[in-house]
Amino acid sequence: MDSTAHNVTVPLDGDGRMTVKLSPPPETVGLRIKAFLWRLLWPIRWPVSRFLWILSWLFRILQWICFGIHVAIDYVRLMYLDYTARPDDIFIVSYPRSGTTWLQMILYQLTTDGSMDFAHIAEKCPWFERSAISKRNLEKLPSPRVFKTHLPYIWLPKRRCRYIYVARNGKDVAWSFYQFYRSHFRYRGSFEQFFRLFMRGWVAWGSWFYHVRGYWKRRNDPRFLFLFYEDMVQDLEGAIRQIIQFCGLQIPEERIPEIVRRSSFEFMKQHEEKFDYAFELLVDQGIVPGRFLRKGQPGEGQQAFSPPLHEQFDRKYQRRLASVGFPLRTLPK
Ligand code: PPS
Repeated sequence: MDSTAHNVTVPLDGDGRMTVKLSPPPETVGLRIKAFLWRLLWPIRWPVSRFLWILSWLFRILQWICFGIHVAIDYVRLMYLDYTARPDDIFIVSYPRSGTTWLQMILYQLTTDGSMDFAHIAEKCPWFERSAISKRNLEKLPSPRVFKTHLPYIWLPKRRCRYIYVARNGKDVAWSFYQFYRSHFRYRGSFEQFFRLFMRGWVAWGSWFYHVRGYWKRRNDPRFLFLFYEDMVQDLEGAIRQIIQFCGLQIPEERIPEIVRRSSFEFMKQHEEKFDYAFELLVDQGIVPGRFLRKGQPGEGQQAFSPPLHEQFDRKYQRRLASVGFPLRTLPK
């Protein structure tokens, strides 16, 4: 291709040639600045690129340090967690999005009368490592206590109690985790971006591979029962019976069909707010779900007003609203 200042000659098929006249780019201030910087930096491009490379590594190292500090704080919290194991304690252990909540529900059904009279499953089956933050008194829980944990093997408090690990296909975990990040952490990246983080273990609870591997190695330890999410989907009753046997629970045969029914996806979906992590955070902060639509009765709130409050309100009402004819409606008694 031949080019002059603004004429470009393009060869066509055969011997033919065509000359195209290109108009020069507009002389904008931005372009001039760019051209100036380009000329200025060109001789020092190598040190500049090295500098940027070092800067990006320094930033990564800083990230790792911050992550390390965060992990160390968590570890110290765990070390000082007031936990005395009981032999009948049961830990549900998993990497997030692997069926933890499902096992919480199953074990709740198996260790109680199964009543759905609770605000959130975390009330009955607390998240072990979170109780270091929420200052939940684990000693007050009745036996057998059931905890959920996402701790990797090295951090798990290893005692003479029972541990049920549930693993799920890592691809499904990644997708479910991505959806969870979007719905609960307001993550706005694409799945590809999330997947890159997942593969590197740069997501909450670190590497799925590391987590699963750590527990898989202990699957023959008699304190551990290793379950698969997919097996549970295929044969829920079988999984429940396995859990009953492993935990040495005495469950009357006639209760089993109801436990299976209540542990089904459909049943849990109907009571989703009792399992949703978002509600767990609220419950942790002392906020009780199910109080959004309260009583719907006119005048009920006024009973909480003391005379000075009434007076303050009435004064302002008179000044701001009665003056413009806005009525304060009350229902006849
Ligand atoms: S979390 O956030 O770590 O507590 O999540 P976790 O409970 O481990 O996993 C959530 C996924 O488990 C699915 N789930 C169930 N599947 C089948 N049957 C029942 N009863 C059931 N209960 C929970 C839940 O739907 C999540 O998976 P996805 O694929 O996102 O639906």
